Amino acid sequence: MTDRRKFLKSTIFGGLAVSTSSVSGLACSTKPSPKKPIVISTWNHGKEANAAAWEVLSNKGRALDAVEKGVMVTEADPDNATVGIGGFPDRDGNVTLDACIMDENDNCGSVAFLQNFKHPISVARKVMEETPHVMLVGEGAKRFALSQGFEEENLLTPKAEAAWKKWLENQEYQPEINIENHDTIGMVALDENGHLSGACTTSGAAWKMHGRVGDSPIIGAGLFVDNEVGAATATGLGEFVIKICGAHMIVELMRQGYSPQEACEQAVNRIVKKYPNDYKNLQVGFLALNKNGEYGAYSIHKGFNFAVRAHDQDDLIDAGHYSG
Ligand code: SD4
Repeated sequence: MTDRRKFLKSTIFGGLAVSTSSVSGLACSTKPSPKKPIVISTWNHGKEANAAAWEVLSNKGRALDAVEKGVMVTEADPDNATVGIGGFPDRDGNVTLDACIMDENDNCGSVAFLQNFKHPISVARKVMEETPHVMLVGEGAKRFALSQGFEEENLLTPKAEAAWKKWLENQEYQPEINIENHDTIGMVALDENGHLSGACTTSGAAWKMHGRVGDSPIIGAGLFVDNEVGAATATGLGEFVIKICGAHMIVELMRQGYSPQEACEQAVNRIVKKYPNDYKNLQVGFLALNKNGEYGAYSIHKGFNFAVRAHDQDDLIDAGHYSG
C-alpha cells in the first residue's frame, strides 16, 4: 500500500505538477494550471444550482459565496422533494431540514432539525460567521435564525402533504431513499483564487422518525473541505455515510495521493465491505474535487449523476457505480 501511495503521489501530483522545459536556452519549471474556477454538485438539479454558483465564480467571486448561492436555488424549488420547501416530511408530517457549509479557512457551520426556514444553508453560514459554535439544532437553531432576521414560512407544500397522506395509508416505518431518485444537493467549488468551499442541504430521508438527522449537516460525513487538499460531499442514505465518516475519509485519501475518483471509489468500497448485508438495498453517492480542479464521483448503485460547470464545461455526468 505504501508503494502504491508513493506511486500515486508521484504520478498524480508530482508527475503532473512539475515538468521542465527549455525556453530561449533557459531551463524553467512549469506547472499545469489547475482547472479553475470549477463547481460540481449532486444530481441533475445541480445544473441549475451550478449556473447560480457560476455567476459568482466567473466574476472572480469566492467559492463560499458560490456554493451558498448555488444550493439556494435547489432549496427554493418547491418541486424538489428532498431539499428546502417542498421536501417530503417526516412520518409525523413535519418538514425538518439539515444543512452545512465549510470555507477555505476550515470554518464551518451547520443546522439540523430546523423547521420552517426556506434557506437552512444561509442559517448554517450565519452559525459559522456569527457564533462561536459549529452546529445548532431544532428550537435553538430556530431562535438563532429569527434573531438573524430569517423569516418563518410553511414548507409543507400541498404536493408533499398529499404524498405524506398517501404514505400514511400503509405507514411503513422505514425512511425512504430509493436507489435511483435522490435530491439532496451537495456542492463543492474551487474559485479563481484557488480556494475551495462546500455546501450540503437536505430535508433528509422521507418519512424518517421525528428528530432524525442524517449525514448532510455533519461536518466530515456529508461534507468536508480542506483547502490544502480538496473537498467532498455525499448523498444517499446518511446513516451509512456517517458510519464511515464519508466526506472526511475521501479528503484524507486525496491527501495521501488518491485522485478524487479513486477516493470516492474507496469510500463506496468501505460501505460495501463493512455492510455486506445492507448495501444492496441502499444508495450512497460521493463527489470530490481536488486543488487541481480534478473531480470524481462514485455510487453504490447505478443512477447517481452530477453536474460540472467550468469555463469549458457545462455537463451532467453519470457517475460510475459499484453494482447494478
Ligand atoms: C440524508 N443524505 O438525510 C441525506 C438524504 C439524501 O438524497 O442525500 N438524499 O440521509
